[in-house]
Amino acid sequence: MRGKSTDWWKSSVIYQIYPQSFQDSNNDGIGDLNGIRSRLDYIQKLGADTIWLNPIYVSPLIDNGYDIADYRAIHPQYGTMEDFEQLLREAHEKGIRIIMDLVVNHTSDQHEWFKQSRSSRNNPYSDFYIWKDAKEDGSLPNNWGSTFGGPAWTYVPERDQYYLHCFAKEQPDLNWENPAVREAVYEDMRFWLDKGVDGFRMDVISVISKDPAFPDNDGRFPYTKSYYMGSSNGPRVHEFLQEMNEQVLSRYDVMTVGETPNTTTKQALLFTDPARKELNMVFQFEHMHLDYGKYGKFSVERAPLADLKENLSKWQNDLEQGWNSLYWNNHDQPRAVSRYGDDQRFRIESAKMLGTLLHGMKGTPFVYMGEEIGQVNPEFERLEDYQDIETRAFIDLLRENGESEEFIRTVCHNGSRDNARTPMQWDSNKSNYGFSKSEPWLPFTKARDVFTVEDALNDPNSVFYHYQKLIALRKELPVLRNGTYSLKMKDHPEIFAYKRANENSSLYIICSFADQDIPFSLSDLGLSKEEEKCLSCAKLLLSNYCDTPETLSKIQTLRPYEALMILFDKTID
Ligand code: TEU
Ligand code: CA
Repeated sequence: MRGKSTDWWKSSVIYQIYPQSFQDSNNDGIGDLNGIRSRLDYIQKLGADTIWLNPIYVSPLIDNGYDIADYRAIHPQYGTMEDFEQLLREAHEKGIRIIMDLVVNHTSDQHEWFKQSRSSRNNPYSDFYIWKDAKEDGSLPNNWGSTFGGPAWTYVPERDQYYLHCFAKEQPDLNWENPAVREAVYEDMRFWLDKGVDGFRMDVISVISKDPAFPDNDGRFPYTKSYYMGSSNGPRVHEFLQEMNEQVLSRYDVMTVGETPNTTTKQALLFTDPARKELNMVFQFEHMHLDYGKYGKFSVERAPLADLKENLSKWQNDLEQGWNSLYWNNHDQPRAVSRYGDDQRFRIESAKMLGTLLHGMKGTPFVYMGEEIGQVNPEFERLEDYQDIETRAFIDLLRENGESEEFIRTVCHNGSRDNARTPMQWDSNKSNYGFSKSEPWLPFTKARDVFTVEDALNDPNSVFYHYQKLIALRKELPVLRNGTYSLKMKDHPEIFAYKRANENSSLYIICSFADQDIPFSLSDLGLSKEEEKCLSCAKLLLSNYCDTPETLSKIQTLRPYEALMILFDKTID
């Protein structure tokens, strides 16, 4: 499996695992590597061929492992290096690749580099981080804010200077201007690649090159991310990634996906155009921001469907020779069914519809653990149950601002990152749903009926089997991988429909966002003359209702959250 296989990631479906919440093997309430290993068959059954593991390295876990103190060691709560190697070996034996999280915009303040760097102005690591003097009037170097509250600068008396941290103060930003930093990062990358890992998801990689002027931001982001103004897509980001590619990535058969907040399609093309030799794809954020309110993600808004159609279509159309990642969920985002669907009356229908909409598009789909059973936001009753550093900082800020407890609860229910982080619900009859024999580190939902993987596997109409079909179709149908994209029924307020086409076939994906029946017939799609003539050769590939008529011309309505995939194949007549 490790032979040169060009662009394998273009036909992959990637399953993301948040290790502490997937499966606990030693009953300490925390998921671990042996737990993941025991579930490889499940991932294989779903059909995903690559796993992305969130950070498993040694870390004080201030930000659940995005604060790394040793890039080359496994945090003991997840197991040992031997456990990791065995997981990798067994995954490879099953034809499953594993990509790791590479978090190198910042380290933990407990990393050896930082301990030395902060000790004086004159030590071998003194220039490994971004240190600045106070302004002449004694104030902070600039007005950037940390994502997790407060300023992005913290004072260190030993140096009489401030260091930059775009995230928590325990996550100092590395100084990528320093060639020794870059070389040290490349060495850590080689360590994992030489073990046989299959690539990296690169944390906030668009943020590594800062504007050397460190300009004050214009106050557009008063609560979080104010630093993005001066640190997203900085002047040397592409140079750094080209260097990393030349020195490291190009020497291995691996894939990369960069997490790139604040990135437009134009910038994404620069990252992913193969001719430029940087990354294979990026995670864009624009569709995640469509429901932002005055407190960003802690919002009561819903993304308007018109905006979602426009935005996702723009990403489908603009990337040209580049490549898209496709995602609704990850460990930082609330559950898609709660966010864009109806997680009460139409949980199963809307989960399948959202899966269909995404997996029909061009790019590499990512499935975040639990998404394949239609997992929903847990809606913790007690605000103390939220553990995420970002959520806790926001609760404080919202209280300071005098917002009502009711409002705070609602925006946490909608926006907290912990919505994604509750443990997997495996088995209805076991304690803690088969996740662990002990109380898990983060509670299960109490506000909802709990449904499990076991239920899903026993029900042929479950969300799981729908995802299994979507993944199988991607492997079978070239048009899903290489077809062009065009939006259909552009102005329809409740239907998101589009067409994928190559020389042999065209595929229509039709998704209703309405919670009631709405009129629809195939002719609404604006079929080509050829397709009109051969309505009888249109084939229903997939639907999220089991009784959609096989004779497609009979369709007159879409039911709540109905999704259809219809194929016109010129090679079968
Ligand atoms: O996230 C970066 C990011 O831009 C956000 O989505 C972030 O999660 C936050 O919610 C902004 O409001 C990455 C990781 O995915 C995240 O888990 C880490 O906390 C962060 O970087 C720092 O490493
Ligand atoms: Ca454990």
